[in-house]
Amino acid sequence: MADLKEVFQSKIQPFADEVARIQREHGEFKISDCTVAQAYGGMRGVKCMTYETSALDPLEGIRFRGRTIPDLIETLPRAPGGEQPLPEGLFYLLLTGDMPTEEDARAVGAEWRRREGLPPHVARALDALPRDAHPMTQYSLGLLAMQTESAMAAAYHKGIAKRDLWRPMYEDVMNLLANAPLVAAYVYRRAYHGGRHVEPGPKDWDWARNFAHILGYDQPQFADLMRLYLSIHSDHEGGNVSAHTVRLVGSALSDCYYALSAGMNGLAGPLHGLASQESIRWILELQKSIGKARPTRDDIANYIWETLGAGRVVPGFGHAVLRRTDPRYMALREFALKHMADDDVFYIVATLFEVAPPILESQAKIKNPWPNVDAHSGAVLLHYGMTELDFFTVLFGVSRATGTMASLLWDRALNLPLERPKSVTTGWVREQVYNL
Ligand code: CMX
Repeated sequence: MADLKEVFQSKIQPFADEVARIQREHGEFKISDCTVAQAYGGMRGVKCMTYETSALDPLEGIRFRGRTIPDLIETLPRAPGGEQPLPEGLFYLLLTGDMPTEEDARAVGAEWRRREGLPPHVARALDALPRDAHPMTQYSLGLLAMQTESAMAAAYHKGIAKRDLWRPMYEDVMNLLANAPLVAAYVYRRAYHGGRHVEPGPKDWDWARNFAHILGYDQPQFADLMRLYLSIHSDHEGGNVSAHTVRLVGSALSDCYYALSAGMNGLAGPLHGLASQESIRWILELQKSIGKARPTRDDIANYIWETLGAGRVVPGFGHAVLRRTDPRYMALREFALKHMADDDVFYIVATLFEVAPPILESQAKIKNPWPNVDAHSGAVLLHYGMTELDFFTVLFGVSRATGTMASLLWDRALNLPLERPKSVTTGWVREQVYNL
């Protein structure tokens, strides 16, 4: 078994050569046109960046290094006795493009566990915030506070060739991924459990099991849920707000702490990752307003109409790229059907799956009436007793760190330049379209 850093290093030159050849031979080949509607409309569908670790098909959903979620659930290494993939194995796949052996996945997990340890000032920085500051604010700040440890920033300061920056960044990324769960757990225990923190478990526990433990959850099934949860939320190609922010900030040669913290600020928006908290809150408010644990289909339909009538979005439904049900949603649904089929909140999630799409489809402007992952994730967490809804996006953020960090390492390995697209004014558009 080779060391992950060596495997990654062995991939860099051949891939960089291929990228250089494509640019040299086909640099003028057009892969996209941009319309006025796209320029005003959030650049939907404009193909203007490459991103290696995953790709999103509107109908089929996400593929990580070419592999679908059901395929990965089947083939990625698992923990002993577990039924779900190890996120550390997925990280190996995202970074190298190779399917890890069990030994490879365990070695990455062991390395992360070995690198655990928050600098003391991170806790002090978090303790300076009000306990009820939103957990995403706390998580983002905790990641940023770790920036003091950046090997890449130190190397740049000393003077390092740009092409070698991936080396200290690799160290930063591995340290960051080792410690992101510790920051998240610190936030959780501080905000909701009176600051009674839980010591990490034995070093041979996998990353997700240990994360569940330091959050305060020792049910084996919850650990397995975490393995699944932390795998499926990891990456969603390059254009989504969190991944693109990480890429953009990293392109200024900001280190991975700056880049990930910035990405998390984007994930904290309700149209992106915060939908995981908003969706479950919406479901619990529905239960409360109807006064039944299991509202009828008509109750649910009326509540959807009320939400739309109030000019609000139905959280957990729709997507900027997807045009069918999100396979991440389906993975959580499979888990729920197996482990919590009688759960009242799952009943509502499952009923919404039938009731909401036709209503949303009747609104001509909504392009995708189907549920995304956020329509399901809250229900499974709630089932195991995690009732602090505001924390849910932080779990998304721990997972998203793995995909965006694998991708950021490639950005530096390929020596990608500063991102600097050209903006135009409406005056310029006016001149063009009216031939002024
Ligand atoms: N409920 C109500 N209206 C919706 C809707 C929903 N679930 N989804 C889309 N629409 C509306 C949009 O708000 C937009 O309305 P306006 O033109 O009045 O602004 C219109 O339909 C067209 O939107 P779209 O082209 O279908 O979707 P967008 O690419 O603009 O937006 C998304 C995508 C996800 C922001 C949107 O579907 C939404 O707000 N969904 C609810 C929030 C959510 O679940 N976000 C999580 C996405 C996954 C993730 O990143 O975690």
